[in-house]
Amino acid sequence: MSGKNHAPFDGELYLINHFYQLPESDQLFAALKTGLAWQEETIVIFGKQRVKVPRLMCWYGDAGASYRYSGVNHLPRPWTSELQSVRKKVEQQCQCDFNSVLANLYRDGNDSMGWHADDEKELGPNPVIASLSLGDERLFKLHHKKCKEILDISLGHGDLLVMAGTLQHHWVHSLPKTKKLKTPRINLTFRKILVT
Ligand SMILES: O=C(O)CCC(=O)C(=O)O
Ligand SMILES: [Mn+2]
Repeated sequence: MSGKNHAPFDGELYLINHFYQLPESDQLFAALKTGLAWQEETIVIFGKQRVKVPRLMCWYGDAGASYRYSGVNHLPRPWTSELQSVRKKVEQQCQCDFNSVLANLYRDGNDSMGWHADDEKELGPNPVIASLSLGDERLFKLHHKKCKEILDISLGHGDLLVMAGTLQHHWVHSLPKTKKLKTPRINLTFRKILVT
């Protein structure tokens, strides 16, 4: 990847504002919002309590790229034509290939994602994760695991964020809730699952 690395140390973080221009971003957002198989997931906490994940999700990819999230193994749905065309453009930008995409729909400012690293072993040691944002602008936070440094990145309609290098070893990230009145946001995170 070329461009400015927004991570001060311990990994790589690139932001391409307006990776998709406005009319295309609008069209893509509408197509994905109605066209993807959004599902409400639940997770079990403390071994027994079931709670709803505060966003809708779905998983698409090549057959065989199965992925574990919300504590459950998910088989990918086959690529839709929109997702295939986004994948191609993102692959050209990143100069690498992806075999799957996790889609997140944040319905409003109450939907969120908690602190985590994308460090599952099926992603390999230093994964490239390319994350496209569409819809309402939201704050994306990174937090260094040791030195407690915090980075705030605003992700707007059509922006592409790429996490690479050793970033997932040293930093966690989240998409916090916000009290501001918010309209929906869709996020697509392209990943390469190492199929064994
Ligand atoms: O919605 C976002 O920007 C973050 C998504 C994310 O971190 C993930 O899907 O692992
Ligand atoms: Mn993540």
